[in-house]
Amino acid sequence: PRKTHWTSEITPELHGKEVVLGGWVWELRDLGKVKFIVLRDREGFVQLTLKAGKTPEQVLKLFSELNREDVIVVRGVVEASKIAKRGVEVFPTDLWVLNKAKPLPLDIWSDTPDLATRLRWRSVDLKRPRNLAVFTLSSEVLKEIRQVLYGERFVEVFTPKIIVTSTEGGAELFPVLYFERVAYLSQSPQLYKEQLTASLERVFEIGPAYRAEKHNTDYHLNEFISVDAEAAFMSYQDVMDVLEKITRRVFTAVSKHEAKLKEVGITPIASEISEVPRVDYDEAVDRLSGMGYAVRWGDDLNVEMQRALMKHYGPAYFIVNYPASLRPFYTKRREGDKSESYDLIINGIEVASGATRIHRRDELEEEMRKRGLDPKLFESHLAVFDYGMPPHAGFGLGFNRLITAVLNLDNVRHAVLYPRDRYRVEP
Ligand code: AMO
Repeated sequence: PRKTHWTSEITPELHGKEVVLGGWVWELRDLGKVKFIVLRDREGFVQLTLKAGKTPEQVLKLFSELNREDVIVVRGVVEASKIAKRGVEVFPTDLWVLNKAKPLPLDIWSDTPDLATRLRWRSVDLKRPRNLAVFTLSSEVLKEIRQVLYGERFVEVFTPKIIVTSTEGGAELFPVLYFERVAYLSQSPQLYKEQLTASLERVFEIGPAYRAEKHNTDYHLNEFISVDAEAAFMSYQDVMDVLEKITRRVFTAVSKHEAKLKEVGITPIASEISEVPRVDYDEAVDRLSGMGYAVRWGDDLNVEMQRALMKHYGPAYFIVNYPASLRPFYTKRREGDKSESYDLIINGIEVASGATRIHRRDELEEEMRKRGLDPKLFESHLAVFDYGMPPHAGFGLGFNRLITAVLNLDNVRHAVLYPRDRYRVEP
């Protein structure tokens, strides 16, 4: 029979109703005359109660053969109960064992093994309620992001992940054999999304980005999910407005689930926020110097500094107008060797960066040369600028870092189903 309900839908109000549930055996308790199966599905748990005399014989017989994580479907009657968890239990009338499970290679019930073990057995570890919460919330956050962008009339696009030019700095490309030549995995849709502003005006893409960075930190992945947006006739202030809207929506979505998240051991930075302050880079450097950090004008800010600034600016803030030398060649300059650029910092983590872009070919070529890049290698990109390239601005938002930041996770790998890092390409 088909599942009629998720476990989360089994409430005392269904008292007396017949339901069909499907899921996995989380726990088995045999008290002799009474036996319990705790059934887990994606949404939570339900207690199945078996009683001699009440429960059909064949169901009682099946109980003795069950193992944890066996896949079962159960038909039964809901009963409100004063003692059962969540005030409700189900008395099975039929039980089907659809697949048997061997003893698991790691404890998902009461222990939290080290991260390496958990990632080694990732698909098993994902059954853990805490992980189910992380990834169902991730999906909800994605939906919020898409809704904001659709609301601002962005269209969702897909650009190639096999490319020939670097966009975010030369040393970080993964080569791929592409028939008779070498190509690379895309570090960012940067050039394509800019090109698309000349036709589709406002575009966004949610997809993987690849960085062959060798450092192995809590916040770096070699494959991450990037939310990229780019809009014609917008400045960096305008796209920050869009990012601010996204940030507020995400905070609201997360705070809605605060209680449920806490149940599984996650303490999100749950608070509604009204504003995301825009802090000039110069002000941030002054403030950090004042706090005793060894930072000079022209330095990038590190995680520690970004955390320290939360005291002044709250859990989410922008740093704006970075020195041009810290930003990629396509970034528009402003006076004082600065640029129309920004980072969005949430919970001390850089989750997004963006800028107004250069939209004139000659300026762009000059910036390339300044950085030792050969414009000839970018001809197919540069040519687009000859045929009506509008002024434009955008951002790249690291989706996994966003989840890490808002859920207060201590490692970005917790926010990726199958992380790719310096030492991990499997599973
Ligand atoms: P940037 O290189 O800053 O900018 O990347 C944008 C955002 O992507 C995330 N990110 C990462 N997440 C996990 N692991 C990594 N190794 C990693 N590298 C980056 C971060 C970062 O803020 N083209 C520009 C964006 C733009 O200007 O539109 C870019 O790629 O959250």
